[in-house]
Amino acid sequence: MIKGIRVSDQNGLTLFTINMSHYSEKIRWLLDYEKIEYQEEALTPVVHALPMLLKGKRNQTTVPLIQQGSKHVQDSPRIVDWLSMERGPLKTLPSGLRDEIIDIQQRFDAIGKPVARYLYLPGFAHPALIKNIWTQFAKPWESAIVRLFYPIIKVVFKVKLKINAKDVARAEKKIDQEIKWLEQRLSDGRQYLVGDRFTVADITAASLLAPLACPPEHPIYGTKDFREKMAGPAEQWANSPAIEWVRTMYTQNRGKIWAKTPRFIN
Ligand SMILES: N[C@@H](CCC(=O)N[C@@H](CS)C(=O)NCC(=O)O)C(=O)O
Repeated sequence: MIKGIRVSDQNGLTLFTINMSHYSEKIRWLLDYEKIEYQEEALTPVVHALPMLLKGKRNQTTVPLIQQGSKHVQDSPRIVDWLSMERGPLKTLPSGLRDEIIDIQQRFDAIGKPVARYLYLPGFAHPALIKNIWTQFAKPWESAIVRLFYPIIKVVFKVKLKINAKDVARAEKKIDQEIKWLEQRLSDGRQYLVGDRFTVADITAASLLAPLACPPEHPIYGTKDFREKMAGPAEQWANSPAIEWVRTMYTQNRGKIWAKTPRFIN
């Protein structure tokens, strides 16, 4: 590091995430499973927006975003495609099954926002928990900003993510539909969603549903506080074979999360 500017190896991968983001968890899982070296950079919500907007150049502020030298790729399905070209072949994206895997990826990517919407409605009743999660990897000044402006951030967040009774009810319906789809898919006793091996389809479905399944392996979704205060209403699906399957995927195929601590302090 020279005067606060990070000098990174041109071939090294940096993954920009937000700690509790399930789309970030999808790419983190893929990289971990494929044993692709990377450094995670955990961003603080709100403070993440400007760097992601500038790096992504897509008019989007979302994580995950992956960087290799001057190359930036934002949006998880685009990152999957890019990794398969740059670091492939990926064992989780076998070419013969690619179309089917990508279809299922799309299907579960589409429930990311409903899942977030569904969790934040009860979650916002617990400001201390939300603030603690949001500032887990914050620098002192970031933490101060998030805590000071929390009431305003919460309002903006609620509008942007449509966290209101009507849209949450709609989200619940959509999640329920996808959980039923997954149950149906698994009803023949299959272990994996496509073929006989663990693929991007499994990673996507399991990571996008993980905040509802609260697998103990996950350092945020697996905590008692998260399970009770944010995922409380998801209890309705707790015994569903689909949610059980998510937990099994974590137990069998996830490995250690944050084996290498994310970088967050300059
Ligand atoms: N289609 C995107 C969605 C990513 C997304 O919605 N990420 C959320 C976190 S889970 C986010 O960055 N939210 C903050 C923002 O939109 O600025 C992807 O697959 O990467």
